[in-house]
Amino acid sequence: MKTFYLLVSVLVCVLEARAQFTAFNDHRPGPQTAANATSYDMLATGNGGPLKDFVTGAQLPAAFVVNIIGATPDDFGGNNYPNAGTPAYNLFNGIVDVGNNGIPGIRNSAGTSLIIIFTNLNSGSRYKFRGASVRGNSYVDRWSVYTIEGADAFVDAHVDGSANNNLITLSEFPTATLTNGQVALNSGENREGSLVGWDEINPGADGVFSIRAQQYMGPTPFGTTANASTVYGYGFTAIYLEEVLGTITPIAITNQPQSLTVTVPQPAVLSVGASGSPRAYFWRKNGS
Ligand SMILES: [Ca+2]
Ligand SMILES: [Ca+2]
Ligand SMILES: [Ca+2]
Repeated sequence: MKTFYLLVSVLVCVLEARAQFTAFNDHRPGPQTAANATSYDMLATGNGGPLKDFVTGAQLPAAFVVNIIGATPDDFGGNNYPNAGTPAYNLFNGIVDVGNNGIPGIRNSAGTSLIIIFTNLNSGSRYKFRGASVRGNSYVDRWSVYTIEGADAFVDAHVDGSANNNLITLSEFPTATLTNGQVALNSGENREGSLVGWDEINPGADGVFSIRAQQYMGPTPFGTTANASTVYGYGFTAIYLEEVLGTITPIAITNQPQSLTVTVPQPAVLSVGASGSPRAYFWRKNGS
């Protein structure tokens, strides 16, 4: 019978090991859609799938799926490109064909919500979301409201590319019928390329958050939000998701592994306590 002594010094190596990515999806692929962007329709319940790492082209665990509440959105053929040099252009040009062949139309009269649900996210990571919706036909009576849901925390990061305040939050337009986590956009035009966005999105323990699109019916800085039965808001034709490192708390070992003696064939069980995030563990034997 052999006896082994495990003499344990500090053998825990704690490393930063989070994957990070940028990912794009084009509602309808076209000549300008990059190979490493995904091309899922964002119009009907069940649409979506795994995202792709834009740099490597690798399929990611992170995915999205569309859920529709109410009537299926109208599948409009007409939409447009953001003007060169605008925020939406600068993010999507050459990657997502923003203005080709279709944009989801959302009628308040049909009670429609078009919800993009991001899944399989890391609870220890934080995310940036951006979305563009550009009908581009001078419709000042077509507004959308976008709501972030299911996130434990987020920071507004909308980018207003307009001269007339075509993208509004409650704080900058207090008469709007908006709450925290909502933004309204004059998506009936928006060749000014305003971007809906949030940073520092914490998906929470479930690794899930959503962006809901609906027709906006409240007060606006210009134009109107007219008759819900004949007028629309619009969903996104281009979306962007970026994984970034979470807020890093200092990493520390709270309980060192203890030396122990075992007799073959009994297992040797070592344990360690650690605090901080994000973290990962490597066990080393004799320093290697
Ligand atoms: Ca497209
Ligand atoms: Ca969540
Ligand atoms: Ca604004």
